Amino acid sequence: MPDTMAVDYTTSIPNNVGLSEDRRVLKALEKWHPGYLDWWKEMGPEGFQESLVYLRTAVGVETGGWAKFDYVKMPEYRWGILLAPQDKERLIGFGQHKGMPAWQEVPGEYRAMLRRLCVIQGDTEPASVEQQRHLGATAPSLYDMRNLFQVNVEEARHLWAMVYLLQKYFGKDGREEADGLLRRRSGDVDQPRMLGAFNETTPDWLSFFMFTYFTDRDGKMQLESLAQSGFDPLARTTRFMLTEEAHHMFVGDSGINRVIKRTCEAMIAAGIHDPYDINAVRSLGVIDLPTLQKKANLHYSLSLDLFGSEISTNAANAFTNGLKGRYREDKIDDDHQLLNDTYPVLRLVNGQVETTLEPALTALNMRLRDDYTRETAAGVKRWNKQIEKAGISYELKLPNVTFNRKIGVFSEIETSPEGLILDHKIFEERKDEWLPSQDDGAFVASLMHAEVRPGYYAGWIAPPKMGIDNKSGDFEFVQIQ
Ligand code: BYC
Repeated sequence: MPDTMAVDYTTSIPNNVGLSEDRRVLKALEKWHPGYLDWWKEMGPEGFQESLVYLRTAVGVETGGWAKFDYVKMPEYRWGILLAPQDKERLIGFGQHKGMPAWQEVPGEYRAMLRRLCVIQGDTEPASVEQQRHLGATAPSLYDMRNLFQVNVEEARHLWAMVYLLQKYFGKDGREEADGLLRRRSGDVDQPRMLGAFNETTPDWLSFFMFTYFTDRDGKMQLESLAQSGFDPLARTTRFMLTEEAHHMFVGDSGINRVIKRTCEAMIAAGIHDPYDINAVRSLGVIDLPTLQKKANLHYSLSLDLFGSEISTNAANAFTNGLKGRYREDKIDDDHQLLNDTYPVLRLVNGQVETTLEPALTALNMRLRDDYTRETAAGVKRWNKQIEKAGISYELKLPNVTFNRKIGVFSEIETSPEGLILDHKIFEERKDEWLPSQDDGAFVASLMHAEVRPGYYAGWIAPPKMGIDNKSGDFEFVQIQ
């Protein structure tokens, strides 16, 4: 077993990167640490900081048994720096340097581009914690509250992961960027987070589940692409982040499933078969399916924006230079250089949406977005199975990629969820049919009351099939102090 796999818990910052011998970086990180803790106290979960939360902490990077579960107070969580094991023989898998040994140091000519990728990735992590900070107070169960806090501490660890790369490999600029990551705030007018979706609010638990389903999945796709990077420390860092990320998407997927299950059960028990009889469904204290659809429309479209423009020279350069690959690049059977390849891209041609063949290199954002949509659609299919099983005639659908876009070619037009181009006036008149309205928000908010008795669940969500770490659903996942 290479040395780098054992996690050292003796330093103030747990790590498997030999920090105790790397005094310069250890010192820089120790200097950053107090500001980080101030950020966590100011912008991390509101309340519950003294509570004992049944959390998993990464203790290794091996496939089996990498985490241990125990009660922890969140501010005492051991945020560590963990990189997947190094493959000393690893070669760059794509772009113009394909076949050369992976870089262990930053190549000078790609420094700015790599730093930008690390900063953007790093910026999203604390942003999501900030967006979710109010949710503990309205958790539908202790099980859900624990999942929220697990997601939060791990997103915060992902901030550490990027800060380590910035501090270790990017000198003074890296240190300044690491400070900037603690300075920006989600939704702040003067110092907002860098990407659109991370400045939106997460007002309620349905939004939280949608966010972890749709937006964390963008995280997965982006991390998978960075895990292919020729810059080996970035590849190894993101590879391990993906191990943690899987749980976050599970929280979203299973959360939405449980909401649907409860709604369908309540409708059937009350003899309501029309999913559009919104008042009747809401009077049961559950979330009607059309409101779920609107929330999905919103979160899917916000997440599509995170893939950048359909045609992007940034993306082409990052690929050609070996910095950011395609989704699971190592599993793709082609020349991994794409010099003469094309890819079908949806574009606006004379005001109409058309598919055109574009050079595959500049279409990489589009390709990743397509991979994302395929995966996302698979979950929606599972949700629909549940509705069908209940005997209710309703189908949740992903809106067209043209709908509600702020980035890329479709930001110039407005369309219905089906992709029909509309006048601004008509869009404005009808948008409450497609996106959560103030009334929808107020209704969902009215259901958000904390349920903190072990084994109890709020009326709008079904209990999970099982707890976490083989514990049953009535385990006291958070001991509230
Ligand atoms: N909002 O050439 P383009 C996660 C900017 S989520 C605002 O198309 P590119 C997580 C862009 O920066 C994953 N601005 O962009 C999930 C550029 O600006 P400059 C996070 C945007 O570079 C849940 C200009 O527009 N990781 O981990 O091809 C919880 C031209 O754009 C946006 C990454 O994203 C936007 N949405 O693609 C916690 C990976 N989109 O440079 C965590 C790293 C574009 O001209 N990032 N712009 O001033 C990247 O790979 C790319 O930067 C992007 C953009 C995919 C984001």
